Amino acid sequence: MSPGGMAKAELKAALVRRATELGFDACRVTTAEPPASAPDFERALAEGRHAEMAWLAKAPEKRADLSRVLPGIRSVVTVAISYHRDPHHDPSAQTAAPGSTPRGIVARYAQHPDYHDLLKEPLRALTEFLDTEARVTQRSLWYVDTGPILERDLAQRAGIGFVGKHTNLISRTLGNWFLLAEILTTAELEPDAPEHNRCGSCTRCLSACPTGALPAPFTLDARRCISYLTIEHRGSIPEDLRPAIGTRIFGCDDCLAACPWNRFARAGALLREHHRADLAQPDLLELLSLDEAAFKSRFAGTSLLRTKRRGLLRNVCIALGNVGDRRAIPALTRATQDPEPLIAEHAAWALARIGSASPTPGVGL
Ligand code: B12
Ligand code: SF4
Ligand code: SF4
Repeated sequence: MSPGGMAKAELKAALVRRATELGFDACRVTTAEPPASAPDFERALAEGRHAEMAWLAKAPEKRADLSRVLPGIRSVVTVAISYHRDPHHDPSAQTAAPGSTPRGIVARYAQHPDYHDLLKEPLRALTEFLDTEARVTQRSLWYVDTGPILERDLAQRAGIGFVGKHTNLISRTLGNWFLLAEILTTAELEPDAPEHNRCGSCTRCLSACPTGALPAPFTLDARRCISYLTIEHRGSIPEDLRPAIGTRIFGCDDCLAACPWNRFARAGALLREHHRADLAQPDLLELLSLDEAAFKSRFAGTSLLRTKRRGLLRNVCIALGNVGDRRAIPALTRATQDPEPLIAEHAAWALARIGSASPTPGVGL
């Protein structure tokens, strides 16, 4: 027990109540022991599966030893934040009207203001509550995809869910449409029971991946992953992978959507009200017309800023090439003159694809 603080179990119960009040969909606790998958992480780096995400390779010792992030750490609080939307009330789930101009697909998590910003306030409030109740002498640290932490591993050990064969965490009560965040603390809290893998013989996510980025269960090759290619990759996208990207212009949800555990998915309080329908299926020709200033104002406060204009318009060109709609030819022709060579190159590819081939089956308007 922290000096003068509540007893471990009592403190945790109060924390979970506060997390629920703040809108988190799950809140559980684990110890500060090293994450079990730290050696897998190092193997993935050694095999180059992290592609060009050099930031992942920085400070691997911190990922394996949390006391290097917070000296004196005793517990990790993990929280889940659902971004599921009920398809019956989801206008973005409707297909575009026949004859309308081509639309792109944005991953579901990104159809909100940037979650790093949205979750700051509730995470800060939960951390302050913990620090006050536990009377810690050293302030706790909160993270939401913002630090050197193997988040899914810790969340499995806290019992939030299990790492599925698609490498994301799945909860028996939330499916897999949720984000993770955690608080590292010197307070001693009662740990929860860990969860274990419940995929059984299912391999649906592996078969659903359009690019073969899941070559084996629990193994993601970021070099082939559309999420990586469309969001994190900075340069030219390998030509052999472009057709399979279809109309995905920011992220990819195919392996997540295939998971049968999503029958338990439910919308959560923190993100539900913030859904932005204009980000769900944006008009590809409108996006291709954005200059630098228009791009910044169109996507202000959203995750899509991460790719910058050059990355997003690169993706838009690929999507237009894959749709094969000849109405895109004038805009793509203009884009071949874009001062940004990355966009010009992908526009030329799209024009060649529209000119020489019929549309990709299944990729339509
Ligand atoms: C880098 C990163 C990416 C990269 C690499 C993805 C990956 N699987 O690692 C890219 C850009 C591709 C990506 C994509 C996505 N990401 Co991401 N990503 C991260 C980030 C920042 C780091 C993950 C990491 O450390 N990767 C390192 C590599 C080596 O991990 P790995 O290849 O999966 O290897 C692990 C497993 O193989 C495991 N392992 C090996 N064998 C076994 C066996 C068993 C039984 C178990 C349990 C584990 C295991 O050990 C390794 C180390 O942990 C985390 C946030 C964080 N700090 O954790 C978010 C995070 C994982 N991403 C998230 C999301 C939402 C996504 C996307 C769904 C976004 C989208 N729609 O486009 C996709 C999903 C793609 C996929 N199938 O994973 C969420 C996942 C939430 C959840 N429910 O799990 C996280 C946790 C962010 C957050 N705070 O919410 N992401
Ligand atoms: S996010 Fe898409 S490309 Fe990446 S592993 Fe999942 S299905 Fe494959
Ligand atoms: S689709 Fe099947 S194999 Fe893949 S994560 Fe879900 S349950 Fe596991």
